Amino acid sequence: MNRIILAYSAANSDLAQRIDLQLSRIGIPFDHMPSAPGDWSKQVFGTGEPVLLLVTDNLLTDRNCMTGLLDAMQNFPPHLPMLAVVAEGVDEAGNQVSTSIDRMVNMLHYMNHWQNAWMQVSTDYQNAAGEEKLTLETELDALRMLANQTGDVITLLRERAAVTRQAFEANDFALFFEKFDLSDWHGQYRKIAHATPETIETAPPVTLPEATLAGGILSPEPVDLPDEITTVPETPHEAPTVTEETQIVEPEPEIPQPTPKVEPLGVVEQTIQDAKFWLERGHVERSLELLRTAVEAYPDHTLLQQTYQDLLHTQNQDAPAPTPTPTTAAPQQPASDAHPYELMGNAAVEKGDFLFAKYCWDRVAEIDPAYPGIYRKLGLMTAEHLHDYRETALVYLKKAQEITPDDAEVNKALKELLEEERPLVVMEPPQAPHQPAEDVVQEAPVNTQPQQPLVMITGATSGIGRATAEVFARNGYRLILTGRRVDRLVEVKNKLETDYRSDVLLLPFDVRNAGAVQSAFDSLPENYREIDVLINNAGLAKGLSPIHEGSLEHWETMIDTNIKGLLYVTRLVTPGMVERRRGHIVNVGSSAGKEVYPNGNVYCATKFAVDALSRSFRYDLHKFNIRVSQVSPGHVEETEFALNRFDGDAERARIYNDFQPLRAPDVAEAIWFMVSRPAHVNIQDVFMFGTQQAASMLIDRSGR
Ligand code: NDP
Ligand code: 8X3
Repeated sequence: MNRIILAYSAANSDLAQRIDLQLSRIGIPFDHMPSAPGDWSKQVFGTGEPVLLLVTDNLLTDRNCMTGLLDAMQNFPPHLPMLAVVAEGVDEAGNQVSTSIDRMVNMLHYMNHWQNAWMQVSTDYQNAAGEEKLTLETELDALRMLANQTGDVITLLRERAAVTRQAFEANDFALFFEKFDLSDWHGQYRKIAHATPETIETAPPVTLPEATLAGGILSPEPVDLPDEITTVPETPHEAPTVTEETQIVEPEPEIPQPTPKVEPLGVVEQTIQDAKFWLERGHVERSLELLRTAVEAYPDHTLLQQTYQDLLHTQNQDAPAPTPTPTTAAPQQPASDAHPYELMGNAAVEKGDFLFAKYCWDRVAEIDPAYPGIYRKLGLMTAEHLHDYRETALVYLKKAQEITPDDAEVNKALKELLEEERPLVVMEPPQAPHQPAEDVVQEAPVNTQPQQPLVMITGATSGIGRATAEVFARNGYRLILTGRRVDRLVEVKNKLETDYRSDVLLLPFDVRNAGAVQSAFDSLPENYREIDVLINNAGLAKGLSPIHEGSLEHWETMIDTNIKGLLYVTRLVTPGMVERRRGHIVNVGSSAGKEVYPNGNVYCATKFAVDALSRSFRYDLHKFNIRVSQVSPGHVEETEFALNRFDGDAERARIYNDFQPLRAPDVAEAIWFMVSRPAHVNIQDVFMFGTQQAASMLIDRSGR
């Protein structure tokens, strides 16, 4: 530890100086970081140094401070000391503004602050046009993010590091010295703090003890006592001026002095607490890593050893890991934590921002699934205003109906939705196996046992996805098949059941619709939840135009399907794989993700993105024993790819008639090859073309 970062809103420079002045009497090397535009929070928490953060009304309403703060704090290494001091802020007139974060009303106050900022910009946005509208859109996104994250920032501060200023200053800053592992310095500090001018003059030069935490790098040099020592008041904290703000914000309860409110912890105890903190949030690896490092440093610490061994033991058991899922972790928070989100959702509905309302109320249901009336509100609002979220509305309404079967309004909305013409999600339970056809019975394994591995294939209604489903069915996998065309899915299912006696579950959804993906996943029966292999295949090209003539609609469709759709599905499948420490993801990329070609612009970009994602998925997941592979084919026939690209124009889609490209089953076999390697082998990428195609633009078109 070379220094301690003293971070605060620029409006609180005076307060920071006062604290510094008091503690720097013995040479604590503070590095001041007042808020500034840019990546302030990243810089504060990214230096690898301990942080003393002044949490004030100014900080919680300071855009520069709050932007990225949640992320930065979450990524702050838990072994480094951090202390957040909740202190009075200051208003524009220089009056003190009390700050408190320990009541729901406080949290709501700050969430509302950002929500109001969002609403103001939203009014300007309605009246804006052109460039300005685009700028305001970005601004709206940023403010919405702040409104969303403020509650989490405050929760994290409360859980992890916040103390009142009174507690911080109590007992000659005992908490500070403990927290930053500077206990040896405390005695020196006390001597100086209580010294009279006479004793100062006669006192011998002070020799500072070395800090113990990181090799004692703090300056051990004696420090001259500043002249101001006798003029600095012992307790500079004054009673806050009562302003309008203070009437909304609950005042801090007075902490009896000199005993600090929070018992300071030693390094090992803090590490154990940090490990617990990460474990409770599902970061098993991080938790283990912390403990492992601490055990190396303190091999004789029995409690540490025991904690580490216990965690190792529980993680190696066959039984489900004890890591709480987000839903089991949620009850740690008081149920009323959901309330601010409900209020924010209400405000959003009044402003007509239904998507944001859905987001807020979803958070309510996530924090407290039994929150009174939340599914009713979600269901009715989604059914009425968010027509793209029909399946999600159904899920909400059904939950509401389960809770209150006689709710006439819910029943009516449900009935209306069910009567709509669009096909609903087909959730067919595994059926009794069909009698296999005579000619395939030889090679078809009997594969209806529930313990058979489970593959999910997106886009299995045609082409590569469908061919892949066939290969996996043939090899005894149970299958979850997805795509939008229900009739096609049913056709594929019937065939696989007939030919291979497969267990097939159909899960139709549009990968572009995050809500629909979520609902589909939510509706998975228990025995179809542990997906062993995910094949991200759904994708398409739209159009083939130079960039200056491209269709925005085509671009959106490709980006939404090929990138965002792949992400939505992956996001839902991977947590289970991580928890089970088992799984394989195969992304269907393309040669277009390796080399661009004229007019391929946006399609190529999406496949380059898939390529990047495949690699980064692997970086993130290899340590959980999850394999990530990609297949990158050139032209493939027996697909509807070209027909889709040219909007159903069969003539234009005849691009394979003068050469032999790959066939869909060729790609399916390559995928199967990757998946069927022994567990220690991960084929990262198969870049493949038909023999007559050497590169995207180099094809021997002399005939088949
Ligand atoms: P197909 O058009 O035959 O298959 C595409 C599949 O994706 C269909 O099952 C389709 O299902 C599904 N799909 C498309 N959009 C959505 C959506 N919004 N939601 C859910 N499913 C969707 O083409 P391919 O088999 O060729 O394409 C499969 C993958 O292979 C794609 O990612 C493609 O980019 C890639 N690829 C194709 C090559 C080729 O030359 N054919 C070469 C290299 C890569 P439904 O319409 O029922 O929703
Ligand atoms: C499909 C192959 O020709 O569009 O990904 O690059 S191509």
